[in-house]
Amino acid sequence: MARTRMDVWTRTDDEGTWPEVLVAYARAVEVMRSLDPVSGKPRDPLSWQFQAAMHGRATRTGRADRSNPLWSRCQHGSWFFLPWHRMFLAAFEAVVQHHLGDADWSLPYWYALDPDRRSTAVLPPAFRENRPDNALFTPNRSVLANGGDPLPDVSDSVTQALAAEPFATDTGIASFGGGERSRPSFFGEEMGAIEDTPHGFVHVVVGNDFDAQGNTVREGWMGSFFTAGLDPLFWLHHANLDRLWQVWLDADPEHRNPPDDDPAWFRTSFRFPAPGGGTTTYRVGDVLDPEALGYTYEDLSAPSTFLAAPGAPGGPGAPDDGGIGMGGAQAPPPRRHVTPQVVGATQDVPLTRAEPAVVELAEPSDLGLGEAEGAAPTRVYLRLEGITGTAAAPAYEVFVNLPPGASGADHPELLAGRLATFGLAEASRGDSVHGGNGLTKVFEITHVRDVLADRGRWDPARVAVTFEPVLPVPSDTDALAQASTGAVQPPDLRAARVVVLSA
Ligand SMILES: [Cu+2]
Repeated sequence: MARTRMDVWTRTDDEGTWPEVLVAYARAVEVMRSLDPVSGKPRDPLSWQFQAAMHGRATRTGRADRSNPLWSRCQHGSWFFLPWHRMFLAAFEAVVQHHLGDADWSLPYWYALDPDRRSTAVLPPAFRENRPDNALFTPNRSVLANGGDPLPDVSDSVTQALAAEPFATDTGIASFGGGERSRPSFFGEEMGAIEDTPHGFVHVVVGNDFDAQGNTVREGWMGSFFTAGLDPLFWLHHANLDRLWQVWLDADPEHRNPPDDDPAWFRTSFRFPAPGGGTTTYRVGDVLDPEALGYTYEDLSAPSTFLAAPGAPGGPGAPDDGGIGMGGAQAPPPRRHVTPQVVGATQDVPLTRAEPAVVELAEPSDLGLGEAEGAAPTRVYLRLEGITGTAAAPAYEVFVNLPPGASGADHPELLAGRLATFGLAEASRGDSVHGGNGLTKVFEITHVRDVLADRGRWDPARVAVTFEPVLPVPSDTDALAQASTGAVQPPDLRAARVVVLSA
């Protein structure tokens, strides 16, 4: 019988009594912290800091610390993101079980951006109780999140991510799970729809606080690869992403993991400390079925917004060939190996609210708008390559062809998508393994082209891209002001290349 990973909010009652699973978790966190040295590097593989260091740990100069071969091994920006984190959680769960002497304990999950329940966008009460003996609380978090403010509502990104397919591509266009890579990468630079928002968004807004201009005024643990695993909430957030992987698979018969004859994914393996000493090695191919790993989730249903989207399986107006594009616009599933054509690109552009990044299209192009009836519609993509910054940044909404002076809030139909910037600092700074190539993010903008074309406003010569920070609305501005650490660094976000593609 598989154990059940429970929804932390369905275990939470109005009285604020802690569910048993969290009482036990807090006890395990205390034990694990007691195994860490007061200063210096952690030594015991079953300690709290050691477990967090496997995700990431910084050297004194801010690079990835790999002085222990198990450290700084997290996988981001590629098709290894989901399987690596699944292994990491399974190994961590075994460590907690070991400390508790309870083989049935299962990691609960926090569904922070549930399209059907806005109430769960608040940190569960046990993590907010500011008492010195509460191992689940940390001041190294956003003061707004710790104060019980809800995260900004970007739950439609969950719906959109669940509609993304295929799992991975080698074509540089959008996917669910990330870009194909022949080898593991700490930062592979090609995030899937699930990884950036919702995943990275929750990291950024639970970790950090921002001023009204979108500058980071305070950085907490969840905002960086190197510290995220130190926050007990990290593990509940990732359990939810692991759950959403299975939700995605169950939501549509077209949704499949990469084929098992693809050894670059299937046979890649990673090592984690085992509770009894030594290490456990998992192959990606070994972790594709949660039940085989001993657990299942309390709820694996797709959100109602996914089922109701036009073109969704069983939803209104479902086409026979299935599949929906970003933003719920109807579109055929992408062809996995169709190489998209670059129709315009611009180099080294600042990404700011004040001035849109403009891509001149190589030849004035309607990007397939004039196609004959019945022809497969041309899909259009916006690719932001090599995004770097000089300081921590918030999440952004990215708009296409906003009228001059207009605000994105008034034009949700022109939203290309969101960019969470989790890992920006790590990806901007080169180390011995990586050259500081920045983040890469791809948006499908077919639906924006269609909306603009319907209004006769599609510009065949240029695409203008505008960035607007997504910021929490503080209920307590004093707390936010006090949280500010003083010297505020604008993130100076830039993209090495902004590209428009068609396929
Ligand atoms: Cu994460």
